[in-house]
Amino acid sequence: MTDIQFRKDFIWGVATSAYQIEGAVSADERGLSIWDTFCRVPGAIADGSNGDVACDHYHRFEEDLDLVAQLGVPAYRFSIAWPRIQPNGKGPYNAKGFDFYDRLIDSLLKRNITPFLTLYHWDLPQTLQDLGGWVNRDVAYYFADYAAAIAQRFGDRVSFIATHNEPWIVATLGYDRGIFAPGFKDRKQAAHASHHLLLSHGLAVHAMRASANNLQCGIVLNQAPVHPRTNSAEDLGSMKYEDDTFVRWYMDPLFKGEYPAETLHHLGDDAPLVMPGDFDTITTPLDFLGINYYSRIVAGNGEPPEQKMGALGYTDMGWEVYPEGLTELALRLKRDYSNLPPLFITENGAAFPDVVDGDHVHDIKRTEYLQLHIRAVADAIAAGVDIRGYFVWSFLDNFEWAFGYTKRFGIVHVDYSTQKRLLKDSAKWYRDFIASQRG
Ligand code: GCO
Repeated sequence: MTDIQFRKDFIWGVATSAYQIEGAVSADERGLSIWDTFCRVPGAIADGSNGDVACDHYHRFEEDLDLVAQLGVPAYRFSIAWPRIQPNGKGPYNAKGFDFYDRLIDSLLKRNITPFLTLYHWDLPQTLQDLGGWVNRDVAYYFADYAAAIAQRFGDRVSFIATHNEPWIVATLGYDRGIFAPGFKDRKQAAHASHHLLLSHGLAVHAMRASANNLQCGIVLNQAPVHPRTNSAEDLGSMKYEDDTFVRWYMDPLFKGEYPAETLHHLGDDAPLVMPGDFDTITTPLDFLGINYYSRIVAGNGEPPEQKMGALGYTDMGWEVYPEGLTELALRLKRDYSNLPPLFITENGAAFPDVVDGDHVHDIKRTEYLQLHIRAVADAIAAGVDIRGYFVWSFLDNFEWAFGYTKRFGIVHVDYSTQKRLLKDSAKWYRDFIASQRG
């Protein structure tokens, strides 16, 4: 990889999220989240597990941040567990919750690591779910209050704050497909939830900017280019439908102030209720857009599959390794959204069934995956897209939602029975790559 050179100020990072690593779910008056509840539903999680202990990062964060520093990774993306800060999602705040993130942020700064904070990575306080969760418009306003409290408390030390991580997942997997918390199967609820997530994003950005100066505010979307399986009219139709619901359903309201007309038509009476002024709030200009990229989407049922499909193989999630999709996606966003803010690739990485060999994990495929995708980022930059940083998902092996602990995404291996951390070869490669980029 010595042939590619990123700008010196390009930000290299690793990413995590609260529920996936923290554990300590009943420590220091943390409230219940919807994932605590969902994990108790029989059959909801592949291995019947939950985030009660996870990587026990709540108690081990100093050791974990030492590892980040040891790797020379200059930025760390993490999320705040809303129920630690405000156990009921509204009303009283919890001083001990703030204290934990105070310590975490100070520990990052002490090590010269730039914090990238996410307000919401899916762990809604259960009390708010009992009021309807994101289907209830009021929750958007509670979220803005929480955002303001975070900006007030941490805005002096944290500049990068993303409101939501992947609202598509929250709305579609949580409220329509029922496979993520809160586990509902109701298209209308999902459509309303997505609108309230977007509204809450805009409200939160306003609230944070009113509470702290010099913040860089953004949102993180999971995105992918959508390709048709074949060129049949049916598959091309599926492609358009997928692209409209997956990419445009979030990009258009954020950057054009409208929902895609065909999706609205499709939804009919299930379409969200948009109140006057909502789009003004949702289109609040952003300092950055975070993109989480893993693979492309292949739409349609036509046979046979396109020839080249899967040439680079599949990850343990069954996701096709398709690095050029990241370049294609970035170029498309630049082309279609004239007011696109600078991009960060806020997540990219792969699960593979790792084998521990003494003190080593020779995760060749993960290393290769990262190399190919970093190259794809370089290609997009060379073609004129303003991409400012890249974060590996994930720093640690962790609780992979409905897959429990059966999928390992980390560049650091976690032995869940001893909580021992072990650098995989991919971590060592990333360390050396970052060092070489610094020159
Ligand atoms: C997401 C989430 C992460 C996941 C990762 C792998 O992008 O879905 O942000 O929490 O663990 O993406 O599925």
